[in-house]
Amino acid sequence: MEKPRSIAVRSPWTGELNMGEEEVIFPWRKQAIRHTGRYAANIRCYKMAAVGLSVLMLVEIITLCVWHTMGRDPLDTCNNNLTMEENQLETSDNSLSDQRDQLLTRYNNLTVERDQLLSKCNNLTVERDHIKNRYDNLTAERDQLEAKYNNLTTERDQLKKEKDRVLHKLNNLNLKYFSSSQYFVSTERKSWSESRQDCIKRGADLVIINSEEEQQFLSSMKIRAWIGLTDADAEGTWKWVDNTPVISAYWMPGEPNDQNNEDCGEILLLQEDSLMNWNDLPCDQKQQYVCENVTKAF
Ligand SMILES: [Ca+2]
Ligand SMILES: [Ca+2]
Ligand SMILES: [Ca+2]
Repeated sequence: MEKPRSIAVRSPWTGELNMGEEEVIFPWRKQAIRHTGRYAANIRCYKMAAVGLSVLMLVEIITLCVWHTMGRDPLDTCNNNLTMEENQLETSDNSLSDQRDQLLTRYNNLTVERDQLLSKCNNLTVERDHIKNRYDNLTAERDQLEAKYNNLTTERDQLKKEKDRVLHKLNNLNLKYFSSSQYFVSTERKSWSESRQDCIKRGADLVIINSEEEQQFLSSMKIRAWIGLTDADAEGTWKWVDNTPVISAYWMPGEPNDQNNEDCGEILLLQEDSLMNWNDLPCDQKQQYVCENVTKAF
């Protein structure tokens, strides 16, 4: 389409070109259209605005095309990456949830175990205190028993000393004195040999009756006891323990008869006749005995 062209317009009536007017001739109309000056100025402004708007629209379209062409792939890539990251985050989230559940289970188990251990610890503490109390009580009881034992030991020792003292007194009570001799009359019963050994242990020997006075003295004791008389070495030959022969004898009537091998002599102090109260007996018979110490005390 052919654009109208602007030409100077002359007045059709005067043939002069009017000031501020222009003449527009459209080819299809083959006729010029005249415009006044203000209207022509508006026309030019509209033209310029249309041209500017067209340019702006063109730039926008180009920009959109370029942006669409060049920016779509990075967006897809970005979208894909975001999707992958989302998936990975979701996977990580699930994994973390599992780990959290496992840790929670372990935490609960550890809590239960801790409570059990705490309960055991408390029970052991109570038991320890109980055992400690028992130990303290047993220790106190042991100390009391130990003190009692020491007291009893001391008391026993004192009683033993007292017993020895009393026995010594009793022994002294069995001591008799005649002339220059001291006599011990036993309370125990022993054989003739054992009796002699006990007398020797006391620093003496079985009594030897050297005189009628001594015979009378022994008869006054009114006991039955071994004397230091034997015929064990030679039957029928009586002698004293110091091997001296019997000079004055005080046998009972019919004695010594050596009945049942009687080789040891006794004095029967229950006899009425104090000068006829000896008898022979088997030496292993248990009897009281009389020891004599001539020179020193027992
Ligand atoms: Ca004598
Ligand atoms: Ca005899
Ligand atoms: Ca006899």
